[in-house]
Order: sequence, then C-alpha cells, then structure tokens
Amino acid sequence: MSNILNNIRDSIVNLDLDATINGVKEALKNGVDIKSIVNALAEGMQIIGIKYEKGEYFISDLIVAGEIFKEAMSILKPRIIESREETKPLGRIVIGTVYGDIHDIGKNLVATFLEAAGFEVIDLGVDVPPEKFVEAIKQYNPDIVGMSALLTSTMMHMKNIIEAIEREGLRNKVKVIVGGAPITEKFAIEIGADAYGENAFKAVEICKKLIEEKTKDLQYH
Ligand code: B12
Repeated sequence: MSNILNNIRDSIVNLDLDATINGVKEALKNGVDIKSIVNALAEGMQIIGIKYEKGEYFISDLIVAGEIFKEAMSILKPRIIESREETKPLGRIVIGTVYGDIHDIGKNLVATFLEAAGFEVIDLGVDVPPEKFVEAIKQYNPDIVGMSALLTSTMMHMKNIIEAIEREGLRNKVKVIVGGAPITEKFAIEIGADAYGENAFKAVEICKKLIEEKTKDLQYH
C-alpha cells in the first residue's frame, strides 16, 4: 500500500502526468483511502516547492505540477463528494485566495473537503480583494469566511480583509478561518482571525467547531 502512495508522490515530483494518474487509479482500485492519496499528492507538491527553492525546478515546473495535481483531483473529487456525510448543509462558507495571490490548489482542496463534509461552499476564486469578501458576506450571509494565502508577501492582506469586514460592521456576523503554507496559529491570532487550519482535513474539523461556537454566540446575544 505504501508503495502505491510513494509512487504517486514520486510521479508528481517527476512531473509525470500519466504515471500520477495511473497511480491514483491503481490506489483507488486497491481500496486505498482518499485521504492518503490526497496526502501523497500534497507531499509531492511540497517536495516540488523545495526543489524550486533550490533552483532545481523552475516556475514552468510549478505550473506543470499544478496541472497534474488538478487532473488527479478531477478523478478524486467525484468520490469525495459522493461520500458526503450530511444532507442538510452544516453551514455556509465563503472562501477565496487573497488579492495578489493566484495559488488555488490548497484552497480548492479545502473547498472540496468542506463540501464533502456537508458545508455549502461559495468559492470567490483567486486574487480576491477586500471589497469582494465584504460584498459576498452581504450577499450570501455566510457563517464562515475562509482565506488562503501561499506567499509571505500576501499573507498580510488577510489582516486588511479582516479590517475591511470590521469597518463594514460585519465582523460579528462571521467566523474567520485562515490557512496556507506560510500561515501559523500565532499569525492567525495576531491578525484577529478566529481560527487556523493546517490542512483540508483539519479545516473541516475546525469549521464544524466554528459553527458550534457561532450557535452558542447567538444564544448569548
Ligand atoms: C504550485 C505552485 C505554484 C503554481 C500555483 C498553481 C495553482 N493553480 O495554485 C504557480 C506556478 C502559478 C505558482 C506561482 C508562484 N509561486 Co508558487 N508554489 C507552488 C507550490 C510548488 C505548491 C503549492 C501547492 O499547491 N501546494 C499543495 C497544496 C495542497 O498545499 P497548500 O497550498 O499549502 O494548501 C494546504 C494547506 O496550506 C491548507 N490551506 C490552504 N489554503 C487554506 C485556506 C483555509 C481557509 C484553510 C483552513 C486551510 C488552507 O490546506 C491545504 C490542503 O491541505 C509552492 C510550494 C509550497 N511548499 O507550498 C510554491 C510557492 C508557494 N510559490 C512560491 C513563489 C515564490 C511563487 C511565485 C512568486 C513565483 C514567481 N517568481 O513568479 C508565483 C506567485 C504567483 C502569485 N502572484 O500568486 C513560493 C512562495 C515563497 C514565499 N515565501 O512567499 C513557494 C513556497 C515555492 C518556494 N519554495 O519558493 N506557484
């Protein structure tokens, strides 16, 4: 089993689309759980990031890796959605990658797993400015706002977005969860977010807790 997963990880690291896709199909055929397959792909992406940092890979390689990841996810996504736990939405979440940042693989993964867990997800896409988050809160009245950032140069934008939400008097209406490779729990607290999610699986767990907290908040106010 771990052999199949190592193959998937190595295939994406080698930027081999066919081998990655075949690996994912083989894993599914052998009954490997989806979480492990996604983890193997994500681990591969991390290795690719390290290779890029070392100058072994170039930006074009990152683009190819991103495409391979998306292809692999297109096979997994229907299965993830099929395994949906709930029928009645658990809550509504608006999610987006902050402005200046176009990384969306992690954000999409979080959105997919939240959907599978029974959340209604409104995805604002990438490069999302504060006004768009504010508008979306007014339009959709979500329980949770999720923000993703992959660059150290864009992570501070999360603070600006939270401040914009505050300025519009909407901060008490939503819980804010942040995530992305450079984000930490400490950073999340510093910028005034309610929660930090390390990965797509944790994101689901934490969003469920945030909904519980929100229900309690409403009881006391
Ligand atoms: C693929 C990739 C790209 C692709 C993105 C394709 C796409 N559609 O997303 C492309 C080629 C476009 C790209 C471009 C750039 N990239 Co890039 N990229 C990556 C790479 C290799 C992988 C990212 C990824 O998809 N990981 C896989 C996913 C599954 O993991 P994840 O994103 O971390 O998400 C998980 C968690 O973080 C969390 N999470 C994520 N979002 C959220 C949100 C919420 C609410 C929650 C709860 C959780 C959560 O859950 C996710 C799932 O488990 C990383 C390396 C790395 N280590 O991250 C570099 C990396 C992020 N890129 C980097 C750089 C420098 C760039 C460029 C500036 C390069 C350039 N010179 O142009 C540009 C910037 C473009 C821009 N303005 O955004 C640097 C950032 C360095 C820094 N300190 O800021 C990295 C770290 C590479 C490196 N080691 O140097 N990149």
